Amino acid sequence: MRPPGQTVMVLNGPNLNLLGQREPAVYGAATLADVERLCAAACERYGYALDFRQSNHEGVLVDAIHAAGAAQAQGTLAGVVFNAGAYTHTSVALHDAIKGADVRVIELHISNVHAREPFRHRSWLSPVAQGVMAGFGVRGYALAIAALAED
Ligand code: CA2
Repeated sequence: MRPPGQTVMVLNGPNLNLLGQREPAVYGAATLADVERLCAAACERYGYALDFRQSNHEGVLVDAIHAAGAAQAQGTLAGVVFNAGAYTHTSVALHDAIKGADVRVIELHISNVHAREPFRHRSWLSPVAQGVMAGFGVRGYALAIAALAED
C-alpha cells in the first residue's frame, strides 16, 4: 500500500472530450465530466489528489507524461491512469515518453479493444505500462486508481 497524500494523474487522449455525446453503445452514456467526478471519488477513498487532463494533441500528452515522471521521481505522484485513445495504436512517441520518464502507467480502455477491430489489438503502450485495464466501461478508471493505491 502506498502512502496517501500523493497525486494520481488521469490522462485522456484524443476525442475523449466527446464521451457521452456519441457512440453510447461502445463507450456508454457517461461524459468526461462524469469520469472526472468518478475519479475524484476514487482518489478521495485513498487520500489521493486528482490531476485530471484531456488533450487531442500527441505532444501535449508527451509533455504530461514527462511532468508525471518528474513528479513521481519527487515522490508526489502515485502514477498515471492513461487512456491514450487512438494514439494507443499508433504512437511510438508515447511509448518512448513513458519509457524515458520511467513513470508508472496503467493503460486504460473503456471498451474491450480485443473484441473490436484488429487495428485496436496493437498497443504501443502495453509493453511500457505496469498493467492494462480494458472493457470495464468508465468503472475501469476507479479500478485502475485502486490498483495504483493497492500496489
Ligand atoms: O475504449 C477506449 O477507451 C479507447 O481508448 C477509446 C478510443 C479508441 O480509439 C480506442 O481504440 C479505445 C476512442 C476515443 C474516442 O471516444 C469517443 C467517444 C465518444 C464518441 C466518439 C469518440
